[in-house]
Amino acid sequence: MQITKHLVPLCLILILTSCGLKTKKNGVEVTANSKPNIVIIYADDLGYGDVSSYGATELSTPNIDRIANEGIKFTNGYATSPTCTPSRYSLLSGTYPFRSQKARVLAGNAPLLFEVGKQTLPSMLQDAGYFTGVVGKWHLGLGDENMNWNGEIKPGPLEIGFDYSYIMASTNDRVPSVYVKNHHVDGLDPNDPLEVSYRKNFEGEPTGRENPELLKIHPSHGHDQSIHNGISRIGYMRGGKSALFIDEDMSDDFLKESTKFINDHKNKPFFLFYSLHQPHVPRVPHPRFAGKSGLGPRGDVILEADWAVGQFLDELDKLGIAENTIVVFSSDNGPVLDDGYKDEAITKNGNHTPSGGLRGGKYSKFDAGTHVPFMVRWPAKITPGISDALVCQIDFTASFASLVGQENLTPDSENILDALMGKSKLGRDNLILGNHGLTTYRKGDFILIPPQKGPKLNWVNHETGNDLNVQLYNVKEDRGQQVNIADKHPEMVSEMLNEIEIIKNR
Ligand code: NG6
Ligand code: CA
Repeated sequence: MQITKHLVPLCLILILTSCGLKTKKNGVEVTANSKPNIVIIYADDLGYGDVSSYGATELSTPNIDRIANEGIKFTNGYATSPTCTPSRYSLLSGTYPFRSQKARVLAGNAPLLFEVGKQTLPSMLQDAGYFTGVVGKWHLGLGDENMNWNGEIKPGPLEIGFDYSYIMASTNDRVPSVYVKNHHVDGLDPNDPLEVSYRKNFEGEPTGRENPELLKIHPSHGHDQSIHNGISRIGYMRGGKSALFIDEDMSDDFLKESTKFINDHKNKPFFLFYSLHQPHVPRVPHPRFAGKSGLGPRGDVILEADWAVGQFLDELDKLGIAENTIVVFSSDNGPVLDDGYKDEAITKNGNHTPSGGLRGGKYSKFDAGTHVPFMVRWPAKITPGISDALVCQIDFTASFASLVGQENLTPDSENILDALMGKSKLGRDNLILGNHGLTTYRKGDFILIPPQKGPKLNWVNHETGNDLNVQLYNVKEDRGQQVNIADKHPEMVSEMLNEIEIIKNR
């Protein structure tokens, strides 16, 4: 029939164009119009000023700089919160942390923070045909009220949209000091079960408080409970000896898993959340990096992380997939020197400025708490440059959804794809930062900090940002938030306070 005669070639053309034009590069199929691979490399507590392309002069991060120099370096990039769990929650769920009462720094035995069934960044990409994986720090809870570390651990990453997961169970300073591979603790011997408690010690087990003679790194505050690898941690654990990680090897372990992941999935679009543990405490570099920065272990583990990033980028090159892989690099919150161990972070810091001249730091309402290095590279599509657009990690879900033809179903993620690609200088109009009572509001060049009771300094000696008076700063003119201009702009203050309420009740 006449119609079928025309339909067949038409269908063929449609199929071919929708697949894109395929060529082979190093044995890997490269499809010009296909969905790019997406990798988010996420540091833990890395400050705006900890990266040489963002102004660090006392240490050099050539590999992280490669991403910035070959992509868009954002000068107004944000995590949503000055601590880890809430920022990670927002990045993966497109939801402001204040919407979940539980989105605060979690204990190592906390249940999974996400509501299973709701769209997440990885589930959205799964729906678009991506193979999705997470390697590294998780700190978003695992399991439910029936949690058993020796059995099947779920729900977890695999229940919220990841096809593969190889994660640190909590943080490197919280027990249990193990990796979880998909649904099980990796390397666990069933004859030596792992027990975990955040209430009381297990009989006969040493602690940092009672047995400081067993420690190679001593706590400065907290971190004086169960001891593993000569380091006392937060929380108590017993058993599971064959599964316990070695801090010195952690960076190599995660790099190995990440490079394996991209090798295994190079032939189809993949999403990898490569979540580094550096420079969070305890800072324990591999001996290859110990003493290399001159800034003590904190500097050393930044060099170690930078090296791992370089190895990972080299692997993308070797596989011939770098061209069509989006690589994002950012950090979950701002920097801190002494975060609970006597690790020379303060004494050896010298002239280094981890916050890069921003005010405050980790845990703070001031800008350095959330204003972090933020860069996006995609050689096939992005022309390198610098952008001062307001961008936030919470926007990856909506932005990448628009890139891969999916609908964003998350409440707070905004489609700022053009800004992320460097095509537009317009990012978000406004952004709420913090969690629970710790809320600030950035709109354009202004940051508003609502009145808040409480101490001026916190336990790590950072300015909290608490003040009984409302604070307003123009961070374009006053990057270090030194001059409170709230008195001069009463209308703007009340408008901004009102907008916070509207967004909160949305
Ligand atoms: C704090 C810990 C700190 C760090 C932080 C979470 C103490 C005294 N301090 O409670 O060391 O673990 O929690 O950091 O225990 S985050 O980057 O994972 O949010
Ligand atoms: Ca962190």
